[in-house]
Amino acid sequence: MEIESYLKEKKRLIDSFMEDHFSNLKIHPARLKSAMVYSLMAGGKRIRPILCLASYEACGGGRLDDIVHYASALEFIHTYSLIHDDLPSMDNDDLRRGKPTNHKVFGEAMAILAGDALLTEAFYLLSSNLKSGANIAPKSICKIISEVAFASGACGMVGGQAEDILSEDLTPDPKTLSFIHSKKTGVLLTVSVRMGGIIANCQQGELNSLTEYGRNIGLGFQVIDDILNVEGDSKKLGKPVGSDKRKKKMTYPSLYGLKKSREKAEEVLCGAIEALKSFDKKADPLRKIALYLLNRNN
Ligand code: GRG
Repeated sequence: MEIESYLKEKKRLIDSFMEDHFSNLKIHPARLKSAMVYSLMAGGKRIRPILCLASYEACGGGRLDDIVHYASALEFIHTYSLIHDDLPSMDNDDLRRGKPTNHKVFGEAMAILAGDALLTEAFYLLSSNLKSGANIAPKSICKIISEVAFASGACGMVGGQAEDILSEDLTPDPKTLSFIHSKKTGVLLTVSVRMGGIIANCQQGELNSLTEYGRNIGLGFQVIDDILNVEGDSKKLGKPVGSDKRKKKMTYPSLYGLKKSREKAEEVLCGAIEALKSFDKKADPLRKIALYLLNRNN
């Protein structure tokens, strides 16, 4: 299957689960629910849940429908991080996924609460056996909850975001840049890949290879994101380009230039494919996702 069709099919599965989930959820006040659904369903590539589904398949997992709620939890956490990242007290952005940012539509207080509620709802999804057919070992469920919590919190994404904010205006240096990239973006992508392996009950050797793949994907994804912020098309990206430079953010192009940044992205995304050498063709979607991320324009 072509990677574009694969991504489209998996995105449909994830979107349909998320729509159903919210249509069954009674949230009062309705404005909070609207704010949550607004950002969650505003588009987005769904790359984190898709990576989880693809690594589950690579490890011989069963029906994707049985585990789609675990995968979707990653999108809830990612969306919360985008809502909070766009707030006036953080990046103060007006446009996200081609639409006005959450606080522009619902106000700052509701945007903060929508983010909080999405983060909390993610852990409800991870800890609730919503699709009992999957028969996932309780030990694996505890492991994914613990890993996702660690990756999202102070030692992961929140820590990376804090360093990113504290480093604005500072002279770029490789150590700080690497810390920000790995924590802010890398760890959630890595845990997305590991999650699929853990729920498929994979062997430790396979999990090590998936982790190596995830680390490379995480870095490659962020380097490409930095490049797109310089030379991307704002219509395709759904947000303005050039914002990193305006905000004096530490990025790959600001430290190494565009040419070296692209070479780095190629090197690490090829490294991601290399990490899967012991896997059979069931891991082809993961391999193709690495190439897709290298050539993405949004
Ligand atoms: C506020 C705790 C907290 C964390 C924010 C994720 C993040 C940390 C900030 C977002 C800012 C940013 C542009 C980060 C670079 C990488 C990234 C996460 C890009 C957006 O992810 P995509 O490309 O977006 O997967 P879509 O819209 O496709 O889901």
